[in-house]
Amino acid sequence: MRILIKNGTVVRSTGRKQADVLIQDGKIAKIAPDIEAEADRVIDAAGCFIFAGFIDTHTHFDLDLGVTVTADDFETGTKAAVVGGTTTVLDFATQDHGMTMHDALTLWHKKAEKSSCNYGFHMAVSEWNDARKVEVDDMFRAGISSFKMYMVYDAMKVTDGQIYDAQKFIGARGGVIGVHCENYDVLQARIAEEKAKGHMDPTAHPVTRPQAVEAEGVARLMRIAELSGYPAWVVHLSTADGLEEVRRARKRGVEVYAETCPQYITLDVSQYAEPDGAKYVMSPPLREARDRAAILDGMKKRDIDFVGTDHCSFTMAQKALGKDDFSKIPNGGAGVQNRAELVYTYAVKTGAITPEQMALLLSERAARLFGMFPKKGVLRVGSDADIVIFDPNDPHTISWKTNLHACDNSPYEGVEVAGRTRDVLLNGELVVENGKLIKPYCGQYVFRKPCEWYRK
Ligand code: DUC
Ligand code: ZN
Ligand code: ZN
Repeated sequence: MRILIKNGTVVRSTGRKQADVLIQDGKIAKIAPDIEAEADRVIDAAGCFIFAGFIDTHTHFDLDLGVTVTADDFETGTKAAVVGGTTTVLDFATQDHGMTMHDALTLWHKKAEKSSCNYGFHMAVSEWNDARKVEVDDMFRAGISSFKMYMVYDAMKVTDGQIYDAQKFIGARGGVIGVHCENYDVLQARIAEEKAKGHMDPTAHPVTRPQAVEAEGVARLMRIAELSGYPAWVVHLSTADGLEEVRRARKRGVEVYAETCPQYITLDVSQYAEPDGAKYVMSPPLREARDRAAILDGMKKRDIDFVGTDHCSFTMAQKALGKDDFSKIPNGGAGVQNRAELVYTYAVKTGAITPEQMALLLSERAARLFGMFPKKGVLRVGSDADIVIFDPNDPHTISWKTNLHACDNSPYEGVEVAGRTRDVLLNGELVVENGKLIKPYCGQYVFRKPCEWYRK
């Protein structure tokens, strides 16, 4: 099978050029101007950018919180992902208390069987002890080189000492741990304070988790990494103050990889006061203008490494579990379909970053850190033909009604964006054409190598 993409602008982190792309047997065979070749199919990409397929570093599909399970499973979540230009998701396989990492991995492979984009797993660990440590080498052998730990959530929380020990153990093997950075004790105290005042609606959520709650967690992680001597990955960074801690730590020589999410450059804390404010309840919460400006500045200056969505969707009926108590609202929102168009609109169109930087933030750096480069994350001869044809001039309004995710709300409802993913090639096959998923269930497991420490 040969596909020829003609007349588009090839965007790579190193530059942009008018060129055609020839795809053969699932791989990129040639990139050059005016390719003359026989092909089974020719796609005209005039007026469009051609990117390496986007990688979402942070999704939660089919995640069981105990009280409820996310609205999206892999079937619906990856359909939404691929239509939005995401050709690989890295989802959090979660080792709950009483499970082994092997159990979690087997379960996640089963959950992911009906995937419409490629997928890999980070292993989220709720326990760190000798029994879990002996499983780590098997995880690497199974293609997993990234892990996650939480400073918060009763079901997942680990101690600082465990983070320190895990960083050394996993770092020595070439792996990285993403850490959800917030101060658990302070936020519990603030939840109690708000409840004592009778403040029970969603506007209380950001009050309990202000910027300093994140910045303290980030600062602590930075010091833990300094002490362990191994790299750290800060997940879903949302604040100016947290970013400052990352920059300060880098000046001290700490190797830090920073991820942010589209909600932290687009949405505002005032939105919790809307009638459906529960749909914005996610952690970290939505922030203020100064935080959005700082995160955009971090993207521009390359201090932010990549953008994941933290897609963790719940229906309004599920969100109503907390209708009388904000602290019982399941945390998370839907975003997996909209990441590229939001980053394009809010970061590229505004002039904060270039299309080349968009390629870095949505694809290349994630592929490098998470051991997929150069198979993924780059338009290069020999790389997998995971390709996005993105139309920068296709204004439209985001709505859950037109998104493919399975829940009846979107934090981005009504947001106007300037462009959209038009076509997607997955492993060399056209799976999305003119914004429509024409070939579902073609996702393959992505076996990952150890991390590439590109900030060293
Ligand atoms: N935050 C969320 O909002 N949802 C899932 C997990 C997380 O850390
Ligand atoms: Zn988190
Ligand atoms: Zn998350």
